[in-house]
Amino acid sequence: MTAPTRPFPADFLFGAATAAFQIEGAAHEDGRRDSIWDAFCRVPDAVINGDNGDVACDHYHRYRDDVALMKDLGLNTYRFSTSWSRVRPDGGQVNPAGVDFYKRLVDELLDADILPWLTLYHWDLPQALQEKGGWANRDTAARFTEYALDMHDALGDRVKVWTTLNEPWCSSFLSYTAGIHAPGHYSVEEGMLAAHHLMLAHGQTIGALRERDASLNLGITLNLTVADAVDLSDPADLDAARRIDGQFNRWFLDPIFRGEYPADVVEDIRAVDAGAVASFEAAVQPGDLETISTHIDSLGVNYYHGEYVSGHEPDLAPIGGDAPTERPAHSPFPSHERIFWHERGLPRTPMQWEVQPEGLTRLLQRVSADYAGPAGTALYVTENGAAYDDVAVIEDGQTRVHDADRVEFLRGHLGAVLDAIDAGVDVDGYFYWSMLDNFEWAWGYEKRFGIVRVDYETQERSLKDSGREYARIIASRTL
Ligand code: GBH
Repeated sequence: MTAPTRPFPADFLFGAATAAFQIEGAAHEDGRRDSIWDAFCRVPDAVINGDNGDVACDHYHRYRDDVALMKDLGLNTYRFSTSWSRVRPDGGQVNPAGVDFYKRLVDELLDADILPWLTLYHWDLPQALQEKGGWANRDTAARFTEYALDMHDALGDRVKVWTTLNEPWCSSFLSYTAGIHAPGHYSVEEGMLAAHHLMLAHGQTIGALRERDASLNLGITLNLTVADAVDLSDPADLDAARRIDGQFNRWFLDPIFRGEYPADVVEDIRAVDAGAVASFEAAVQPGDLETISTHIDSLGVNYYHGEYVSGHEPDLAPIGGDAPTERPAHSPFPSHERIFWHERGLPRTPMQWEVQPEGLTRLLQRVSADYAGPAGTALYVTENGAAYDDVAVIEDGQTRVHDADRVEFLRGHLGAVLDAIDAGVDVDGYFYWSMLDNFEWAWGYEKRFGIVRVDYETQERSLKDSGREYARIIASRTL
C-alpha cells in the first residue's frame, strides 16, 4: 500500500529562514558596530554559557557555500534579515561596506534562482540608538525608515519582497518588559511604548517604500498563537484565553488591519499599571493609527506552539518560558495575573513548547477570516520549526543527523498548512525555521533548530535527515 500524496498549489513557495545576528558573525568587521544583542550578550547571566554573536555560523564569510546548500535543497525562496548595525553602525551615517555584503548575498541568491525575502529588523537595534532610549523613543521609528530607504537604494532593483519587522511582540514585551531579550529591561511602560513605536516604524516604512515603488511586495511578520481555554464552560478560563489572544495576536493585528488597539487589552493593563497606559496613550499621536494601518500585501505568520490556559492554578508552565538563565525574568504579559498554563498531554520539544500542528491550521483560518482575507493580504508561514537534541554520527565518512522527530514536526506542520488550504485559506508559502543551527538568543548555541547542522568548532555544515526530507518534498511538491 502506498501512502496517499498531497500536492501543494503550483505557485506555493518553499523556503527556509534565518536572521542576521543569529548567523552572520563578523560582529566587528567592515565597520559594523554593536547592536543591542552584542551588548546584551555581555550582561552576566543574560545568555547561556556567555555565548555571543561574534562568530555565530560565520555566514558573513561563508554565504556562498550557504547559498549553494540552499540550491541543493531546492529552496524557492530564502528569508533573511539585514543588520541595521552593519548598514548604519551608529544608527546614522551609512556604511557602504556593510551594505555591500547584502548586495553580494542577493546577487548570489538571484544567480541560484532563489527569491530573496528580506526582513529589515530581526531584533538587532544599533546600541547607539538604545542609548537614546531605543524603541521606547519615538525617534527610533524615524531612524528605522531612513535605514529602510538606504536598503532600498542599494537593493530595490533586485529585491521585491520586503518585510519591515520580525515579531514586534518579542522586540517590545519580551525585550523591554520581561527582560529576557535585549535590552533586558523590566518595564510595562517601556514595553507598551516600544510596541507602539515599532508599529509606527512599520507603517511609515511601508508608506515610504510604496511611494518609491508601487510594485514591491510589502509586509510584516508576527508571532501569532492559538490560545485554548482548559474548560470552555468556565468564564475564568475563557478570560485567560482572551488575555493571551489579546496580548499576542490582537495587540498587533488590530492596529494593522483595523486601525485601532484592542480596548479590552488596554483596560486589562490599566487595571494593573495605570501609569504605563497613560504614558502609552500620550504616545499615540493623531494620525499614528492611520499610518500603522497602511495596506500590506503580505502577512507573515510565525507559529511554533499554542497556549493551553486557565484562570485557575496550578500553573504548570512558567510564565515567560523563554528565560533559560539565572537572570530574573518578568512576565512578558502585562496582564498575566489571571493566566495559568496547564498540561494537555501533547508532546513537547526540548524548549518545552507543545507540538500542535493542528493549531497552525486553526490559526491560519482565523487570521485569514478575520484580518488578511478581507484586506486582500496574502498569508505566508514565515517561520515554523523545532529544536531537538540532535546527535551527529559519522557514517561512511559523512556527518549525519537522524532527526526523526524534526522530520515528523516538519511533515506535520506542512500537512497542517495543506489542511488550511483545503479549508479554503489562501496560504502562499512556508519557511522552515531555520536553514542552519544558529545563535538561539538567550539560549545561546545550546538549542539547534536547523535542517542543516553546524559544527561550531569547524563551521562544517551537514544536511540533517530533516533537510533531506524537505528537499524531497520540495522536489516533488507533494507531501
Ligand atoms: C522565533 O521567535 C524567532 O523569530 C527566531 O529568531 C527564533 O530563533 C525562533 O523563533 C526560535 O525560538 O509564553 O512567554 O513562554 C519565537 C517566538 C514567541 C516562541 C513566544 C516562544 C513563548 C512565549 N516565540 N513563545 S511565553
